[in-house]
Amino acid sequence: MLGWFKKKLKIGKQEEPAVDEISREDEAPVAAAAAIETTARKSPAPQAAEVRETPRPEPPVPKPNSILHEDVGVLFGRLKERLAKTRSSFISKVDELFLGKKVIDPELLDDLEEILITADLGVGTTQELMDSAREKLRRNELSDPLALKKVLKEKIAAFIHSSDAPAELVMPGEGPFVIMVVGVNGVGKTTTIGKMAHKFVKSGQSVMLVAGDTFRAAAVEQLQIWGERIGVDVIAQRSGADPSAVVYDALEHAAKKKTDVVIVDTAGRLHTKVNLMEELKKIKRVMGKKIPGAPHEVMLVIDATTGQNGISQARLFSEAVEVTGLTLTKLDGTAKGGIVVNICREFNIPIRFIGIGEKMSDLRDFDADEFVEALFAENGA
Ligand SMILES: Nc1nc2c(ncn2[C@@H]2O[C@H](COP(=O)(O)OP(=O)(O)OP(=O)(O)O)[C@@H](O)[C@H]2O)c(=O)[nH]1
Ligand SMILES: [Mg+2]
Repeated sequence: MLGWFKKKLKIGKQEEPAVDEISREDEAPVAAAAAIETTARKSPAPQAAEVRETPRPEPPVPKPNSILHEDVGVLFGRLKERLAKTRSSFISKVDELFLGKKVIDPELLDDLEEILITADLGVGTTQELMDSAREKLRRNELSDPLALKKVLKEKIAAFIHSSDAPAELVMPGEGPFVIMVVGVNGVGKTTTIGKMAHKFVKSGQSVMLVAGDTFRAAAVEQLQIWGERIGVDVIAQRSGADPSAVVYDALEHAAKKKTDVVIVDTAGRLHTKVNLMEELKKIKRVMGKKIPGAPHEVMLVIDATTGQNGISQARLFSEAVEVTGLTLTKLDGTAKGGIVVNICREFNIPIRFIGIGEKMSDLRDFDADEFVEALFAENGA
């Protein structure tokens, strides 16, 4: 995916932090949610609209091709390392199954099918992979298990590439580029917003964060902490305020300030709760009233550890607010990264980012080829 983040907003591989920078950032993980909860209860909720204008550090001038080849290798190694759990429940098991086998028999195919299901590739995706393998076998196109593994990799790559063709998204002629971030509770929306904002700032964009999660005071504070760390403005009102009103005021402010990118946080909600989904529709409508065409991106954040439930989240959020991009978080903590393959196959929604850790630098542009390579990498290779 050479998506719009890279082309239009100058976010891309060249802005990945250099290796020594990554390690420094990693020293300071973002405050844990629990700690935020505690401070939030002690401090009274702000009463009026609050704009935290944080002194902004000079954004670095992006240097195209500034990454040395070794750095790219290190970054890939990091992705590979973070996908280790998925790999060990998936490709390593396939390798174990195939070890020492010379022929592909029905028993081997049944075992392979079980591995695919367990790695959360989903019934439909597994079925399609197995049908294709059996068809090739019938046509004598598969000589041995190694050839079968190659087919598996090609087919999975094809599924993932199928979501690599996003509709062309264009930066507005004037006014900010508005991203609305949605998803169920605790999937990593606020964390992803912080990481994303960091990317934009590093590429020289001015960014404003909007605390559209007015449900919990702690949610506002969490966003403010991110704002302070990155050096971007955070617009917030008292907790309990109407999120649509907060967002409306914030967009007005952003338009006046000529902010490049506005990222709106929303409260986590169960995709099956009709009234909460209606509230989300309203927030979206209000954005369009203030800035025609906004939001330019509705980003759904899905926690990869939730497995197949992510599919119904993508379906119901899309029905409600027309999701235009996905971020899959917590791929570092799950053995069920196969969900990525299933989501790509089921939906024509591009995956913009993957979250592979809690640190600021743990958000990667999603690259289908790189992901497949990391997934199929030999252990230790
Ligand atoms: N390991 C890991 N943890 C993550 C990742 N992304 C987010 N988290 C953690 O997930 C937890 C929840 O993250 P939040 O950003 O608060 O989630 P949220 O969706 O905003 O939650 P609500 O606002 O309550 O709906 C935090 O502890 C994050 O540090 C990731 O990619 N990997
Ligand atoms: Mg949140």
